Amino acid sequence: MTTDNPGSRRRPSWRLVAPIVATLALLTPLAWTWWQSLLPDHYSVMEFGYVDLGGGPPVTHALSPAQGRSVSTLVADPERPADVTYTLTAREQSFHLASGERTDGFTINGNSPGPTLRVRQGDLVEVHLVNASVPDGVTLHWHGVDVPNAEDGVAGVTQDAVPPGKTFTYRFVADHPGTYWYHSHQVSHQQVRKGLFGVLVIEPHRPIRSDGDVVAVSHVYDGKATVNGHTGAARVGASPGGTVRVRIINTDNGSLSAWVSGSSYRVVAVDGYDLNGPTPVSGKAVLVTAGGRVDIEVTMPTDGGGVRVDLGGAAALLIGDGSVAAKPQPTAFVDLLRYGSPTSIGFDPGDADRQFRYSIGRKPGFIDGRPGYWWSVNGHIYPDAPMFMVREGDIVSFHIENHTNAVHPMHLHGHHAVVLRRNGDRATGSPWWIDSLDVAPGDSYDIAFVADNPGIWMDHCHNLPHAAQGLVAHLVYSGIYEPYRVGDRPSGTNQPE
Ligand SMILES: [Cu+2]
Repeated sequence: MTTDNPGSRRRPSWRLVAPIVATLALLTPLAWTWWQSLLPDHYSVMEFGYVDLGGGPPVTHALSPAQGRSVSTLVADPERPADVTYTLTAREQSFHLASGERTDGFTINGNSPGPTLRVRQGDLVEVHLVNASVPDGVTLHWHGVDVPNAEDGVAGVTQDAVPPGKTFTYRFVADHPGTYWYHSHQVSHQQVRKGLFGVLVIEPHRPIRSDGDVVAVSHVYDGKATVNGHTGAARVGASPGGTVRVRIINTDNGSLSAWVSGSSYRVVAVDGYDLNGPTPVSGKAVLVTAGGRVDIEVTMPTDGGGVRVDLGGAAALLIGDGSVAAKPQPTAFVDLLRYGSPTSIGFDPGDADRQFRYSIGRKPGFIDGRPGYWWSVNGHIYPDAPMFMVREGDIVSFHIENHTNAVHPMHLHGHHAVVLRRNGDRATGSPWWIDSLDVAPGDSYDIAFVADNPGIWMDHCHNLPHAAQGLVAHLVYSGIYEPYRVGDRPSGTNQPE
């Protein structure tokens, strides 16, 4: 450093400052992004993210009780008495699978799966949930049943998690017959995996023309693949020549392949909705989305032979007393985009009031200060997710794209949507109604529905660890207010995923 030239005094100091400025220029936005990602102790899902109107007219984004109707008021008729009542008690415990193996996790009424609830279409169902001993708290979500919003069982969105020693009562009308399931929506990526779920069957007014009706609920406990809680093969009875409806329920985080040996089969329902004109299938498997349900119908051989329904290869349901040779997994799948025959869907999706995009990607960033390569929705990382805003009565379409290398079983609460297109190809078969849809890497789907169930509804990935990593958005009705908070509450912590 010289003393006779003031300029030269500045130069060396600038040489020091420049890298600091450059570092700050790099770090400040990073620090800002980090700071911005920090979540408060508790927050409303309505206060994060951004409003997406889907190209439709403005709506009321209700942020205070004065601006809208509370989620908690969206209930079944409180004056109507229940037609059927259950008490479901959740426990954390060590328990035995139906096939005898010991495992640690969660039970409902002492078992996992919990009891299969069979109700009649039109019944007002009342369920008393008791949390005997689940430390994080529990809820029950009625997966696929389009219940009133306050009965949807999402901790921090439609209710507070039920702490140990407390109860919560769910009431809803079982108005659409089909195969459904219930599971906790509190810390669900742990509670569901470890057993906090069961099956709900809504039987139609008019009995189904079949000789047998069985449930095949597939779940992996601690690495052990099971059907109805049995590892390996479980047997159910059936008479020769009879038809049997098999309700396959995938409660895991990944897709399930199901196939049949000893008979052809028909795919008679998906996600609780009957298919129109289902034709016999042989030599093909059917894919059951994580969270999704597929009902198949098999016809028992008249010669006394049995029928085998393989679920993923490690567990199987054996139907009837006869023997049957197990076929290897077929390489071809039933394509539900082209299966069965078309019929009216009851509305015109070409006339959509709102057209949303749900583009799934990945990007580096922070969630609550944690750096990572996170899931993104339309380029945004949770909780900066879109709020898909609708008004009651809107016809709504979604264009879903998967730009990641993982399958995402996308699950919209409170509604059934019809699949219109996959990768631009129009659906030509039976109307394919879904509440859970596998979106494979690189695929896109167009789906549509009528917004007929006011509330604040999760629209998330049912690979539950993905949801816990932020693959979550909400469908929000105009003028609905959210009184619940995700995060710490006086009664405990609400953590829906
Ligand atoms: Cu996912």
